[in-house]
Amino acid sequence: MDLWYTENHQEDTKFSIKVQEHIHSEKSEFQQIDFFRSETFGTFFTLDGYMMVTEKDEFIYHDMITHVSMAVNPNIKKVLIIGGGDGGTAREVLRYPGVEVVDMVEIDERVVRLCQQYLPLTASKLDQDNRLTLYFEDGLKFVQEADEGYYDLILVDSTDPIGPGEGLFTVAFYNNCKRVLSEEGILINQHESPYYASYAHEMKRAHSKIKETFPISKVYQFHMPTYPSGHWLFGFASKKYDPIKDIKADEWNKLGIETKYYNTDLHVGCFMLPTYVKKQLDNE
Ligand code: AAT
Repeated sequence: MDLWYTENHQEDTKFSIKVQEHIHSEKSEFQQIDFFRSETFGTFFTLDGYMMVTEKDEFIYHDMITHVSMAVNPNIKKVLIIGGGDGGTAREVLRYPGVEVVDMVEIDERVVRLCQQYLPLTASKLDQDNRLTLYFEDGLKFVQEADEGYYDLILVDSTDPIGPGEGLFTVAFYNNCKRVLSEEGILINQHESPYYASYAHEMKRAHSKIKETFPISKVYQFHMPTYPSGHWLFGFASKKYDPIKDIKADEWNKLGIETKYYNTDLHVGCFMLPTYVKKQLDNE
């Protein structure tokens, strides 16, 4: 009998991948974790039934969460990653020789351990670089206690605002991010999707809160085949830098970081949003 992984993208709309093997299934203290193997997307894992990472399209998400901010400020030295237990974001950040400190705060140690076992493509750098420190705690609590002005960059690589990720979409969290960022600081956050109404609702809520908190707050898009509708967003917020006017394209290109999705032309383009998305965000 054929085995399929299915995610309900809407009540009447489903996305399915034929599964070769259901590699692992467990309920951690925080969520249901499942690993699968498939022909088209390779190994992938889900949390509470929602798609997190596949081997084939992870480069899109991890390029876009990381390199946009690094091209705006190539002198970033201290980075805080919240979530991102698969290790893909840390892997990209650690490619910059100028980065000195990477603190990664993941609520669920089991996600990290299982990704180290089943997804070395994203997780293999997690125990190989002494600039990286792993903390297994709630990101919301971590930013409450972190020192003021310490980080140059915060990357919020979180699940959707249900379950343990909920606190990472609150004004209290964004205020603490602002407090622990330096004057040059940039906040990038997983910003949901504009297409299906339930995700667009979360996108609008997140945007209105971040806009209240930071003087510069923009949204950029990328194409993620395995996320609902395939159209996904990150938020770019900063005290000082405009992501388009302040891009240091020559400086970033000189670093010679090879990427598969991101480039400095696309950097400008990804902030150019479709009209229906602009309208939804402008009304916030
Ligand atoms: N790199 C893309 C993968 C993810 S996983 C997001 C991670 O955030 C999960 O490992 C989850 O355990 C962690 N997480 C959730 N809440 C918290 C919290 N409060 N503090 C720290 N870590 C947390 C992102 C997938 C995006 C999916 C979009 N649909």
